[in-house]
Amino acid sequence: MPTRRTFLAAAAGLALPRLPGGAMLRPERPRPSPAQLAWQRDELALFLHFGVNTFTDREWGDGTEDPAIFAPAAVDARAWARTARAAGFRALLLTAKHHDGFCLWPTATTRHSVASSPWRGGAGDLVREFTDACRAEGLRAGLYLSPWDRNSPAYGDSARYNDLYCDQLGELLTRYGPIHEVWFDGANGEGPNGRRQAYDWARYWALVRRLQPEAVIFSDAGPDIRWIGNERGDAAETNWSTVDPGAVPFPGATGDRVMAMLRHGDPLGTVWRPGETDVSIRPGWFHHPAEDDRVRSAEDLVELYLTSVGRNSKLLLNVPPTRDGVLHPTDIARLLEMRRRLDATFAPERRARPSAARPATVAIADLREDITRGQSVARYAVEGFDGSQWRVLSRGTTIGHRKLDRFPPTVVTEARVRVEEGEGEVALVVWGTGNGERATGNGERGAGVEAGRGERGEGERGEGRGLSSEGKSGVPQHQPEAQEADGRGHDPPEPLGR
Ligand code: FUL
Repeated sequence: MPTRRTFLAAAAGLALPRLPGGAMLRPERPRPSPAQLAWQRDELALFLHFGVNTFTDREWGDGTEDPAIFAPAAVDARAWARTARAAGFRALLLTAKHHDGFCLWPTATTRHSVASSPWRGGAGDLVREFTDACRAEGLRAGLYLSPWDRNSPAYGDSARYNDLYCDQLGELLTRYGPIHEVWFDGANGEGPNGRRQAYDWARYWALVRRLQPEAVIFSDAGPDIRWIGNERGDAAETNWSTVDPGAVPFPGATGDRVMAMLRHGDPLGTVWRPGETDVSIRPGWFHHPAEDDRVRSAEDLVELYLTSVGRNSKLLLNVPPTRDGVLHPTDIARLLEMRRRLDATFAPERRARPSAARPATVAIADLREDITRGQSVARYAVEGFDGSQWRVLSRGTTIGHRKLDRFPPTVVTEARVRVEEGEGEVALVVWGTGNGERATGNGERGAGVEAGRGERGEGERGEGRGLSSEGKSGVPQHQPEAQEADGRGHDPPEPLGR
């Protein structure tokens, strides 16, 4: 229903924000649901890839793994959650089943699970330990249930497998209390009998809605949260939380239009579907001892924060447990250092409140739209007054939940944001070294974000991704068969560029 305000604006032909090319934003803009809002405000979630691959040192298991290999000596889900909380993460997401089909909970649907492993004498339930740990630490729990299953004999026998998959979803969504996010991967390779499966997405999603109405559903095609289009940790500068749902018809769909919609969203989109940025702290998604010295630096993690949370996305950072079932000390140290740097950068005393009497050095603009009313800003400029004139500090397109812009440290007596296209209030906070101090930019004060570095070029930062490159496509991007050359079944790691 048009509100009186939008009706008047439309009637008068005024005030509707114009977009490049003359298009106008819809007067009735989509808005986030309470669950989508909570999801976005969490900003940081920890992804945990753990399973038989941890023991075979592979990225994709082929489904023939013997459950007996799953024997973590010291699984401590509470410690995962404690680390996450200490590092400022508000949610965790566990691979309850990856493409190899091994289930981390004692499911009635297959014997290929922890129940057939020596772990906890076959009486363990890692999904239970995980969800209990999240709750005990006050964090939200999410689950990844891979639809591609290289173990299940039913896979490819479409109706039978869809029933089995729904039974698995049913177990996960009824036994463990509230689940905040259900993560659907679009991978659709061959099953053990060489057949492909026709997934029944509408049925899966309807089941989630029925069993966990408060959960958000992630996939390329949402319906609540969309993939951001790469696994490099790099959300696009122009990132609308609204999409045209027709452009991404199913998870795993490919093509330029699909990628553009995942990357940028659509200002005229009819559906609210913000993007999630999934990326690993290591080259692979699973833990590989050979990658223990290839963990992203704290500086790089801060950079990821800026290119995801700071671009209207949410960061889902993968930190895989080791064979013992604990997080690696290097990964923990990097996470905690990332937190220290972020806290130092955004510490209350670094918040600049410039005035004519007390000029301040500013280096970061922190912009927010009130997304409870939708997203509208399509172009803006942040400006600082230097005592005699206004100068542009940064410029950008979309803002959404949060946009973080770095610029060379600049002394100003006033700062403002000018919305050039779009409407609505934008909240601006500027960060620097506080009133009357000069930015050092050398981390001396513990700042994590060096001012004035500007944008790094593509590829300069290591890409640190696991398997898929462009496209979480329906057909796996990198068939494991092609990856066996290094004997581990995953791509040779790419340089992290540190
Ligand atoms: C991809 C999977 O193929 C990877 O193994 C990993 O789980 C990643 C998050 O999603 O599609």
